[in-house]
Amino acid sequence: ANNTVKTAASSQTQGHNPRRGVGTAAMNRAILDHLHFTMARLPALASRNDWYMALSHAVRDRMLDDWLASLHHFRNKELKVVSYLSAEFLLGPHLGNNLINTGMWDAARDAVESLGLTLEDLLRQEEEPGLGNGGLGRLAACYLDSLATLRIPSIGYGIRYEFGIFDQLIRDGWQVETADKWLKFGNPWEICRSEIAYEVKMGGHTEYHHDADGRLAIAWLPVKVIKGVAYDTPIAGYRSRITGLLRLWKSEAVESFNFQAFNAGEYYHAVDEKVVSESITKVLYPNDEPGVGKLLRLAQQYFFVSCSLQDMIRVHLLRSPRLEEFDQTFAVQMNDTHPSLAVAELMRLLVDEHGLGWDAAWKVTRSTMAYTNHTLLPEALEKWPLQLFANLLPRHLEIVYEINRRFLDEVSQAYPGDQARLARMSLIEETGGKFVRMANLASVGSHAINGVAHLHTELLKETVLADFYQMTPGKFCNVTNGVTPRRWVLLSNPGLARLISESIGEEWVTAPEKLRKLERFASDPSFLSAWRWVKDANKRALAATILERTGVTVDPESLFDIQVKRIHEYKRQHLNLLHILTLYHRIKRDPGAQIPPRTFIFGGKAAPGYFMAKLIIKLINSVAEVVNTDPEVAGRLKVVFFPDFNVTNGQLIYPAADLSEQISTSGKEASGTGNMKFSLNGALTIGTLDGANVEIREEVGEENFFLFGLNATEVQALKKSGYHPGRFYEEDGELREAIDAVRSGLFSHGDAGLFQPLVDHLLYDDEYLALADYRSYLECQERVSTAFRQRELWSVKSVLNVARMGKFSSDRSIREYCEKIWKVPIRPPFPH
Ligand code: GPW
Repeated sequence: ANNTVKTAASSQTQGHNPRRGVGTAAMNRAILDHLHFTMARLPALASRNDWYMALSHAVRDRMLDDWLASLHHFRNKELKVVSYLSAEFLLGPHLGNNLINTGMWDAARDAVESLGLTLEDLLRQEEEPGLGNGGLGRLAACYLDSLATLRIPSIGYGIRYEFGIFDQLIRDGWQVETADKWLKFGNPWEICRSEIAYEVKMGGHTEYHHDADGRLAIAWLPVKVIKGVAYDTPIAGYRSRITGLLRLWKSEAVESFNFQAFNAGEYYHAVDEKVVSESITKVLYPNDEPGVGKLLRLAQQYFFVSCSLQDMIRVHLLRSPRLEEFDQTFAVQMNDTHPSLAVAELMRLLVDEHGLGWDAAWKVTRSTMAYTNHTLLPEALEKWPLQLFANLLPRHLEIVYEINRRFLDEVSQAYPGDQARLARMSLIEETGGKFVRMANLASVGSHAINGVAHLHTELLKETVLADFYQMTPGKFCNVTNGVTPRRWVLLSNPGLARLISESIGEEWVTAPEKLRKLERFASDPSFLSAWRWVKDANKRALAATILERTGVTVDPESLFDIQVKRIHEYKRQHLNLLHILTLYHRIKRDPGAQIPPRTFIFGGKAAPGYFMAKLIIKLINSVAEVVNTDPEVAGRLKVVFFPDFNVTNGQLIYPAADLSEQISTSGKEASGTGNMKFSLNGALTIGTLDGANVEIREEVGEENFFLFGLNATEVQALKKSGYHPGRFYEEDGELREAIDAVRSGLFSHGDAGLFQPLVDHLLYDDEYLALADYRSYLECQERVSTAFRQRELWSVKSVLNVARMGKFSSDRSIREYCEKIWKVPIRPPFPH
């Protein structure tokens, strides 16, 4: 930048480029050096964490050459940069992933062993950065991996939360939340860039005056200014020699602003201010989906969006002084509406701060921005109380009004006299309290709007964004989600990865359509038995961890039936429970019943304020207590709640599944991505026609997928005709038996009131149609049990699932974003 100091070395654009050995001996030396120079520890006194830190620094050092070279792309006018704006990045642990992607795994393992340690032990030291709630944040992390792997210049922009998603403890069967102190022992993967910092204004009011040339000038006089400081994390692509950038913003006090009246009386006030400023990025909001109208959350959204756009403008100005060409430097993707203030903020920066006219600014804003929607649940669509918005962002409200005025003019020209449509499409909701509608802002301010699975996009066009679709159908497209095969197979299931690579070569890692070559091994008995051996080893590993974490012994020979995801009524963990209760009753009625042994494993966090979800966790644990200890069950059923489901635990769980539970009410799960991770690791799916399940079934073949339940059209029709869950209860004896048992206090030590709210909810409301789908689910589960008895056939289906899952690599998703939305050329793969 402008403050670059000219030295003899600075004329070399590649900079200082020493060769950093990646062999075992060089790694060994580097680890010892970091233990000494970075950790200031003697080997004899070093803790396991000291060694983890030393190793991580050695690995990071070896990523820097590629990283610095990659950062250079941002200045190259020929290359458009993808800017992924997301309030969440659920990365998971870095060390293992970086070792895999850079190809340093073996050298690191050998170096660590030569020091008398094991790599496994050191990997376990890392506290994962849980800067996300679930699917949406994890998707962003998979996309960073693919962007770097595909050698696309990219920056992920987000928030450096001091506390990520809470850690979940289970006490007496209930969820208890504890603070996630992921930075407690330091973070070797980030680099603080103190010099990359921006001021962000908040609150106050606007004033208008005419400047010397008689032009109208707008001044925003805030009550508060906060500083955002960049923390950078390198994201290694898989053997691509490209390292992507994750830039997270931390809020700090602005010295000049807070400490200007630096005298004894003001000192403590100034320190208070500092505390308030730093609180903006303190904690991730733990809600998954249902919106909360919290001022701090809006402040977080504005804070990171403003820092990110100011940063992008700085980068653009290094290339060209013409901000009209901003869309040639950046393609900006908004991950849901959380960053949708970017539309108004980019307008403010261009018009108020950089002097562009409204029309020019609007043109470039629209052609830069694109919006991904991730939900159809109406309660999850973000809207901010107008007064709260006005208080924090007075200038942005004016800009939103102006965007709205011009937009509604277009609407009324296109649909003369259609007042109802105008009211629906307005950026401002005015029925029963005033709100700013963020999905409408994002839609109007973007050139592209996409859903995350085929069905989801179709429903978006028919329901929540129907008016926008009718007016501008060309803006809409679908990009089905994907997951990275690097973290979700290579790293988490090394046994399976090895078996696959030995059979068909290694190309599948970056060209997963090559997995199809596995199809011909599905008839090879020795391959099938090797396949089973891998799965069984993964199941034994999970069983050992389950015993350690929950005290429950599970049989690795039994069918591992797993549902891990956030706890939510629409995901229907309670439907899964109704199946378990029914099997339990069948055993009680007929103790000799032929029920193939099953282990039911649940995992997932409930939003701390979501009472019903917390009650579902309690019920799972309560059923587990009764079923697991009933001598008549004789080990045929085991129920486990695996505490603190996160990325690290997911890496252990997905590879051990026989059956993947994807049982949301059809039309409610936008895509799902856990469904992809399971199937890619050889689990068969039991699922509804919802989200990406539809496409997974199409790919793997209907004979390799257990389908049940109403489809989205039938769900809509049933709701329209008047749904009475009580009738299903009355008419199905086994269903009645299951619900009555919960109601009786059988699982709550006789306390019949404990689960009353859940039972009432099911009987009198059942918004997500669990009772309507119960019988179909049960029949389908019987087909599962029958199929699992024929192990050989089951393994064939398992192989075919993996062989046909290539579509769901996040590399494919990113290529589609490049083509359809970002207009970024796809570069040829790096020659290995
Ligand atoms: F409500 N998703 C999520 F749409 O994890 F914003 N958190 C969220 O806040 C939202 C969506 C939001 C999930 C979807 O539920 C899931 O179906 C999808 O696979 C995932 O986002 C990634 O697209």
